[in-house]
Amino acid sequence: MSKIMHCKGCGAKLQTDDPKQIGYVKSIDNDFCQSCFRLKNYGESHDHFHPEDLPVLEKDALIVMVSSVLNLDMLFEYPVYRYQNEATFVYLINQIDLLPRQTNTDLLLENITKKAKHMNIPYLDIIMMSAKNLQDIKNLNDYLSTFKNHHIYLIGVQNSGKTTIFKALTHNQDALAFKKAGLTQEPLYQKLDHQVIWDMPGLFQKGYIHEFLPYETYKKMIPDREIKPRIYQLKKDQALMIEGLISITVPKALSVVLYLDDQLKIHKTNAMRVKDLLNEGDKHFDIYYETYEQKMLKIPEGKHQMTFADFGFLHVEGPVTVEIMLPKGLHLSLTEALFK
Ligand SMILES: Nc1nc2c(ncn2[C@@H]2O[C@H](COP(=O)(O)OP(=O)(O)OP(=O)(O)O)[C@@H](O)[C@H]2O)c(=O)[nH]1
Ligand SMILES: [Mg+2]
Repeated sequence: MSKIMHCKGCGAKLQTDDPKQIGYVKSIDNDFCQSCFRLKNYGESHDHFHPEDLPVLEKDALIVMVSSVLNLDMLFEYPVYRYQNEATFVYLINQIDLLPRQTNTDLLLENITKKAKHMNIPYLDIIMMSAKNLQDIKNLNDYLSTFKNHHIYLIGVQNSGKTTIFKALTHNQDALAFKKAGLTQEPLYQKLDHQVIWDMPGLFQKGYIHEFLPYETYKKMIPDREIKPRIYQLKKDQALMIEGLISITVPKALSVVLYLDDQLKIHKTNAMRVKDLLNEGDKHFDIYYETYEQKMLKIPEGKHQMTFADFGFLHVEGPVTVEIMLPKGLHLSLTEALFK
């Protein structure tokens, strides 16, 4: 029987039978599947893969739950409690470099710790770091090597930076890390001193932006450098529009702070105009969608945070009820502001 070969970029089993299925290659001698080859060499991707199941793990594992600062609202939401009796958990909040420099990260950590306690989440540590920072990677390497656990798993939603961390820890040059959601297809693993480190396929989160827009568009929306907060003063019955994707209409004068990639265009308009503008999305905006839904969002007293799928957030002071239009099914959450 011939040996099963895996793509060095995403881990998929290579196959020559079906170009529509994952792992397709013209010749089985290729190192990268056709999809990874295109992504690596031309920066393009037309397909999405969504591994939805939690993987089977070796016993006595150290699970490093990797989350981006962009999806902290979902930090403790994944049903990983299935592993609770067999594994040790460390939560790793990655991409901290995306937050504005003035962010009080101590307060952020304090709020997350409070949430973990409130939700009864079992964990050993919560680490905040950037996979782009060499010192942070070195510290992580030193930290992980102190564990006796033989298997270390990087688990988390798509685009949280697992492969970037894996590559940095193991000096693997081949595995691919791009903003393409669901890039890693099958576990990649490498020995690291006395341990084996596993880069796992990302967990699927419904309603994230890759479900709605093509890679060429959503890769521009997901920030990759420090986000500069943008403050907007809205008058009664004014709406703030994020491209042709989301609108927020306020019933009274209100100040909001947006944390989004600076390429995303923001504009204010009269509440009456919103529906027309969205319906004629292609005429007015670079980024738009076809079907929208309307939501009334009741924001309680105090500073709150709306998280827009996996591409940014908004801070606003309650109490106030705002009207939102957004692509039907797009993930939007409301939590207390995690940082000021
Ligand atoms: N600014 C910044 N970008 C990061 C960081 N970590 C990862 N990225 C970027 O985030 C994108 C996604 O990174 P990946 O490592 O491919 O994410 P993943 O979790 O492996 O994603 P899947 O394989 O889809 O599950 C890439 O464009 C990375 O360059 C970080 O700490 N800071
Ligand atoms: Mg990956």
